[in-house]
Parts: sequence; structure tokens; C-alpha cells
Amino acid sequence: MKYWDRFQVPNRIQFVKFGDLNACEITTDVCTGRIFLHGAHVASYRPVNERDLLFTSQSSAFAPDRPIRGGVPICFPWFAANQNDPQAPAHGTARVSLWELQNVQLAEEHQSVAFTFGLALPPFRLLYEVEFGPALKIRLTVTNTSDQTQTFEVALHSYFSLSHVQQVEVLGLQKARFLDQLSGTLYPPVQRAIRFTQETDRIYYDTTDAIQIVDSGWGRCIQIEKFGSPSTVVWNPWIEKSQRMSDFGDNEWPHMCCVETAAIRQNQIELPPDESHTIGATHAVSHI
Ligand code: TA6
Repeated sequence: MKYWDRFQVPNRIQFVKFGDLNACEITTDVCTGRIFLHGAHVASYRPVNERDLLFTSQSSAFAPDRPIRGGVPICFPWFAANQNDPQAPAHGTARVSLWELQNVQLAEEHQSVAFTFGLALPPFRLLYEVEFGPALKIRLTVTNTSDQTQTFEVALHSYFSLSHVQQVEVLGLQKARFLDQLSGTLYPPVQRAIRFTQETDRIYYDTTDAIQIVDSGWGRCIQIEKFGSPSTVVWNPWIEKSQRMSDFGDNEWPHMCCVETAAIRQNQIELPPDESHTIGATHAVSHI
């Protein structure tokens, strides 16, 4: 008997194993989903009569010392490499930590299931709320439990499933300046939609605008309404980088892109003692 078995609801909330990891699979009247205790990692969200909104690599590891490749990794308390410790895990420790599942709530009308996870990463305490329903809602609250001001970076590093990345455009960032992580160049706003024609790895700064991933191949638009997030990251590894990633298939790059709800680099968060910051997003799909 595991502590989380008390949350089971036959045919609605069930716990399964993936490799060495424990996951919860949910079925509501409007969607299915999967979330792991490892990293509090959302790995699937599929509205009824829709394809999964999220991409997870067929080559992903499911191991306690590795991040899951896909879904929504929680990057915290730093983004990418740790500037002070090259040995530290990329994108921080939250996504490779075992979170405590504190509550699972099935809505009376079976339209949604809400999860609450907690993790202590001194000097911070994390609370992560995820709702699988007509939309996928994610909300991370970071609390500074120390007696000094602390700074952190955070990114909800969402991987979205696409028909083909060359049949997609991303709207909502036309007015934001961005850092091209590949060249290190800071660009002014380009005033047009993002289209993918090569490896793309960009940090958009000082932008709180909603994002639309318009996928003409599948005739759908994924809408991302974010909050508490002054940065947005857009990434597709393209061909060569895909071949360098052992937990990502060489031929998977056309079928995904990351649009990340973030607060990183010059948009990092400074948190006074006992204060909290909440960051999150609502992800929904519509037909075009
Ligand atoms: O968010 C984009 C990025 O920083 C890329 O540079 C790429 O490294 C990606 O994250 C994945 O990082 P990971 O550590 O999960 O392989």
C-alpha cells in the first residue's frame, strides 16, 4: 500500500508504473492525462476527440536520476546550466526530485481532476497545482522560507505536439525583444509570427502576452495564457541537436516545439523572506 493509493478512484484516477517511476493516469468526461510524482511532471494531456497537446519522446528515460523528455518539465531554481556549479543538473533540481502528492480532487461533474504537489528545496518551498479538465491548468507557487532575499529562475518547459513544425507558426511574441541562445545576439522585436526553418532557441524578454501555436497541418490552435511570467522561451532542436540528444529520437524534431512559461535571466525573480511568487499557464486547444 502506497500513501497515494488513498486517491484512487476506479476508472478515473489510477496509479501505474513507467520504468522505475510512479505515475497517475486520469480519465474525466472531457480529457485524459498522465502526471508523474518524479518532477511532478505532466506527461500527457489529451482532450476528448483531440490528439495529445503535449509531446513526449519515444526515447525518454523514466528513471529517478533523469528528467523525462517531453511534457512539462519544471525548471527550477535555475535555467539551463548552473552558472556557479557545472556539475549541477541542467535546468535545476526540481524536475529530477520526487515530489509529495498532497491531494487529488475529482470534480463532482467528472469534468476535471486537480492535483496538488509539494516539494521543499531550501531555501524555497514549492507548491504545484495541476488541473486536467476542459483546459490544462498549471500553477507553481514558490515561497522563500529563509530570512534573506533569494533570487531564482523558473521555466515551465512545455513540449507541444505538432503535425509538422514547418506547418506551424507561433503568434504573440511579435512585440518582444529576444536573445538568440545559439548566437548570443539580442534582437529587437521582429513584428511577425515565428516560423521554424532551423534550430530555434530563443528567450523572449519582458512579455506577458498570450501565445498561439497555429498548426495548419492538424487544423488546430493551442492557446497559452500565462501569468507571473515575464519571459517566454521558444525551442526546436532541429536535426543536428536532435542527433546529439540520447533521450530524443533523431526523427522527432518535426513533431514538437517548446513554448515555455518562464521567468529567467534578466527576468529572474527576487523574493524577500516569507514572500511567494506564483507562475503558471492555461493551455487550451481550438480548431481553425
Ligand atoms: O529551453 C531551451 C533549452 O534551454 C535548450 O537550449 C535545450 O537545452 C532544452 O532547453 C532542453 O534542455 P535539457 O536539459 O532538457 O536537454
